[in-house]
Amino acid sequence: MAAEYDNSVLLVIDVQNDFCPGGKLSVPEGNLVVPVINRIMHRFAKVVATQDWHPGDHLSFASGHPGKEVMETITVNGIEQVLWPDHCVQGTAGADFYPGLDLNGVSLILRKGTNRETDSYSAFFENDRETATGLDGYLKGLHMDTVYLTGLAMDYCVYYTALDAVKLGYKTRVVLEGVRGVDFPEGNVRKALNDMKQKGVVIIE
Ligand code: VGL
Ligand code: ZN
Repeated sequence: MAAEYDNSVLLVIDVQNDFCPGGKLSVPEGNLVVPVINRIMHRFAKVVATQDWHPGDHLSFASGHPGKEVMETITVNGIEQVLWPDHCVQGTAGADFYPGLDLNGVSLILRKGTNRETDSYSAFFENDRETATGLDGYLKGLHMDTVYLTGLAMDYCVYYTALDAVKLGYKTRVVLEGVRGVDFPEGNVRKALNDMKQKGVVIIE
């Protein structure tokens, strides 16, 4: 049976234990995206899920920067970096998908943030803005022209992925019910939403 959205991919961004309540970098109500994603995923031609997948000494962890606090912003190699609590360390329970997320229909699991020296908010490019993850090639190879976004966190990984998707020429939609943000600094969720809209992302309510 043809999928309802033939050339559309659903991206499920970082729905992992550490981004859900009880996790190391908990997003308020992060777990509530799961039933929404499970409900809509079967309509898409392809579903891709990402995992934030850091080595234990990743540069984005405040723990590796003596004298710096969690949530402080520093500049490393000319790139602004928020210093996060240790999160989504490769192979730990915190990096696992949140229980109940339906992975059966997922055709690709993409792991990002694996280079110690570079963070990767976007599923398309690392934060140096030039190292590709390979996702664009995968989607173009499958003739996908539309990207629907769900997952966590709306004002970081979903936001950067959406902006890159627009730049790469995809029709880009964010499913509002299927995302939640960290809202750091305060107001960041609203700012991200406005910026996405302004840059051509359609927000589906
Ligand atoms: C994320 C902060 C650090 C995200 C990942 O998935 O939005 N945020 N690493
Ligand atoms: Zn991360």
